[in-house]
Amino acid sequence: MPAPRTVLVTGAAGGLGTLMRGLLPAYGHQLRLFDAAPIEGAPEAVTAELADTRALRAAVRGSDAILHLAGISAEAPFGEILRSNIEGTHHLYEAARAEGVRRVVLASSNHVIGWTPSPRGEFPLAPGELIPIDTPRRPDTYYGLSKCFAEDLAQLYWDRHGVETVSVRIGACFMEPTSVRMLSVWLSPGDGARLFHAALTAEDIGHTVVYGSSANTRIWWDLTTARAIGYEPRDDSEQYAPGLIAEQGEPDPRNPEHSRLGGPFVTHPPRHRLPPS
Ligand code: 15L
Repeated sequence: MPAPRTVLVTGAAGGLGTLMRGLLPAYGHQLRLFDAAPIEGAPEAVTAELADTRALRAAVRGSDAILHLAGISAEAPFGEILRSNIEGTHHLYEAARAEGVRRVVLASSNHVIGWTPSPRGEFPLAPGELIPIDTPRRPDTYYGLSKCFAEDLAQLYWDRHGVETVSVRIGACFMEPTSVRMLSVWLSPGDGARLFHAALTAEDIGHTVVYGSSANTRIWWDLTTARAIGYEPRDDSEQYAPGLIAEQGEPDPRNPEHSRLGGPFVTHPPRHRLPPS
């Protein structure tokens, strides 16, 4: 697939959207921005909810691909997750199908497998110790469950309508890791852009599911499917390890926030939770 000229970015005002807005144009992508919140300095951005299907169709029309980052990015009451992440992602796929957009890159999350025990042992783990991409899903939250739905929706739209998707199970994409857990799941912004670029341009992907993190020394999962679409991570969180371990201590296997992949999402109620609106 040649580099898409026009990429619609949903959720462009969010944390990840803001990082990618800054980085993806260098790869030759021309971005169209869409968000429920206005974006300062981008008067051309479309400000609308995904539920505004007319506005969504108009934004999708003529795009070569969609980077779908919109939605709630932490635990929230089920009704809000239903509207924003489940129905919202369905609106997005319907718009893509109706407007003939053949490629979606979907922000899935490590929280589809958040209840999975964190691998223990000496880092770096041996290839056979890494969590494979086909490990059974164990969502840790309604949020994680909505990402399971989104991955299945992507599979359905590929099988039924020929809309291709790369579902990226993002670890945690921030400028720097801020916890000892994040040393394992960190996706540097630069590697995030490399991964999304690969996902936007790889050939013959059908529906491919990949983990999204940097080449961290303490990585927990297997990046084989990500590398297969052309992703070559360059960053490693290890430079932050001495400082974070001095401050927070080594991961404690008796603490569920350390013994399960989902970290603060596995406690109930999760520490990573949005207040009811
Ligand atoms: C996610 O899916 C969230 O969207 C992100 O904000 C982080 O909290 C990340 O997971 C994580 O697992 O740390």
